[in-house]
Amino acid sequence: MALIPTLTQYLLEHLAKHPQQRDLALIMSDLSAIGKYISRETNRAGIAGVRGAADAINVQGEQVQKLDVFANELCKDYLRRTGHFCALASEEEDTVVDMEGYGSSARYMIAFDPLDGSSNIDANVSIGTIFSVHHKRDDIAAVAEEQFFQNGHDQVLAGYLLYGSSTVLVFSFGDGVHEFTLDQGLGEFLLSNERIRIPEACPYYSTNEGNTPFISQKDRQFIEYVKMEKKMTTRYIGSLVADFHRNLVKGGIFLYPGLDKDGTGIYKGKLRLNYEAKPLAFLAEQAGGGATDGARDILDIVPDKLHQRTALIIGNKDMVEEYRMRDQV
Ligand code: AHM
Ligand code: MG
Repeated sequence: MALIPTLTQYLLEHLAKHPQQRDLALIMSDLSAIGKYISRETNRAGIAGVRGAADAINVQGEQVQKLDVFANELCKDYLRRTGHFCALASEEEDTVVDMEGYGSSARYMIAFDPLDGSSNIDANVSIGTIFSVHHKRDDIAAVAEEQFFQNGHDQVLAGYLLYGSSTVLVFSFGDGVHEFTLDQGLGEFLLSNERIRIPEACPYYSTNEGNTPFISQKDRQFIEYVKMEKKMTTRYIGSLVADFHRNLVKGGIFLYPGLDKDGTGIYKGKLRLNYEAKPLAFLAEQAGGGATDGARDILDIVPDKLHQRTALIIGNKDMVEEYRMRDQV
């Protein structure tokens, strides 16, 4: 029987080549443990009383924890206790997370979306956890919000866990994108795809077509172009991690352009730079793809707000470039 490397074996091998990345390898291992907990809860959601309203009481008379509340509390508690982070930011929290005295000598900070795909959480549709790790900035207070105002190129680790028909962990230290699949029986992540490259062919586009009334004419034209001229077909799950992963593996482009819902002529992005766009843009670039907000490479944008939102067009490099140059399409 061929032996498939476990994540632990892979990280030990990585560490032998890059001994200075010891803490990052440990961080990756901690994130995989979090993924196992969330995967277990996600799989048992219907019977474990973690679906539905967070203020309900279950049949055991216990407080029902919604899956997203559970994931957020788990990420915060687990990550701050690792001691690897000077600061934590969660998509679910208004401000940076209280470190409760942990991480005073830490060298990294982390932004995470504990459970992305909120509209799908209670419907047994794929959801995910996204993470983005940077070096701590030494020129400002360790827990300052400004720790999170760094450009995407400077990420030292980014990735996601996708809770789908199987649970996969996809990450990059900046040396390619690797995928591990959770073997539920072994309780181990096993290497399932190394150095993933986004296929050159781009047969799919993923966008919420229900937003058509709110997008710009240029965006409407581009979506018509991929349909009518490029003959691409649509796949839209509505969970960013799942849509991104599908395009990473099958070839495609994901589009969440700015929306003008109140008729002001200002088109606003929905997705968050720190928790969603930036980490996925890092993976896209590492896999030979690209990401833009229409004007800039997502990785070049330096946030000036913790929860800054952005338009996001991500996936196949040529199509992302065509989008950026869409005046000429
Ligand atoms: P969330 O952070 O509230 O879960 O919202 C982000 C999600 C993404 O996973 C997904 O790409 C997008 O919102 C879907 O939005 P829509 O329902 O407007 O198509
Ligand atoms: Mg989200």
